[in-house]
Amino acid sequence: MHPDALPMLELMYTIRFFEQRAKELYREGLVVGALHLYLGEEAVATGACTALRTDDPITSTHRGHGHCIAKDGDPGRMFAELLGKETGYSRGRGGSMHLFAPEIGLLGGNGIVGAGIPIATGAAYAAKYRGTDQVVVCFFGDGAANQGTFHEGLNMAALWQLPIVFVCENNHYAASTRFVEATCVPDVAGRAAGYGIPGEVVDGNDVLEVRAAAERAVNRARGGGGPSLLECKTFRYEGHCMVLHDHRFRPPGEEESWRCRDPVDCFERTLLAAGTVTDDGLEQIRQRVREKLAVAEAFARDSPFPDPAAFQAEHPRGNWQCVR
Ligand SMILES: Cc1ncc(C[n+]2csc(CCOP(=O)(O)OP(=O)(O)O)c2C)c(N)n1
Ligand SMILES: [Mg+2]
Repeated sequence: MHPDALPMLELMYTIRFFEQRAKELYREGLVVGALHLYLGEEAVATGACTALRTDDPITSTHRGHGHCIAKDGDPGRMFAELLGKETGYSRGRGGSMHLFAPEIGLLGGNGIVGAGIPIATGAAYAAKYRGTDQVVVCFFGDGAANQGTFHEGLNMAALWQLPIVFVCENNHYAASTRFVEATCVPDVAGRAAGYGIPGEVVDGNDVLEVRAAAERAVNRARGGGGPSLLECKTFRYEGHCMVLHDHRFRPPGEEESWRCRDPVDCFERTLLAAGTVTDDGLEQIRQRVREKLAVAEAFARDSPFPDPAAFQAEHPRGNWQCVR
């Protein structure tokens, strides 16, 4: 079994339980702004980010909580950002889509679809130019794979042989639009051939498969072998965001068939079958994660909101008022 198997499972529980709490906090009316949940996609962030060093940069998306947690982000500062608190990762100014933590290599979430791709490409160029041996991971969705930034970014990264791994999280929907209705090829990974780089389809619900593919791509990039494209096929259980419940657009049985291959359940079964952990051991890890998240949530709830006067000083042309 992979030596990081149990830490990876703990990260997946942390993402899952964080998202479940975030959903409840939203329903309580405590989350400021939009909320896009990563439930069902936990194996992608976990497998990819655990193949990285802390100083390896990543770019995230509008659905970025899992990326931040898998990069060892602090759930307290994450909850605080969601709640619009001064102690949040963007001091309460950004909300869920704008977690920014350069100290762990997180170059930011982004509300603009595909906008992380040029940022990641630039970060990879910076690493090469400065002669560091950092590798960048760029997360984006299947919807972003049809943006111009995708094609420009891959072409430039390939041309300059930049140290970057493009990770497409293909959850088969861009908001309510199905992947097959918006894309003329069956696999995003196949587009890598157009830029002369390796492309691989990965089972995005199998954390060990994601981790192995990410390790190969990261090692290649760190060794000077240039960029690659991984397409992780996965599924999101929730609606696109908390105000767009697009389940009615899904074919009957689709969600159920993905739930049968739930990434957390599957990994638990694999670890139990291999004798890596017992049922009691699993419950202990879950309990530890629940306790850690309870402390994190309490920290966020107890934290102050930003002072509107500070907003005014930062942006004198605005007219900032406290809405609470
Ligand atoms: C440039 C741009 N176009 C459209 C939108 C509206 N929008 C926000 S998320 C989204 C869907 C993105 O789908 P995908 O890239 O597959 O990511 P997922 O939500 O599935 O994780 C759209 C169309 C946007 N934010 N930015
Ligand atoms: Mg998508």
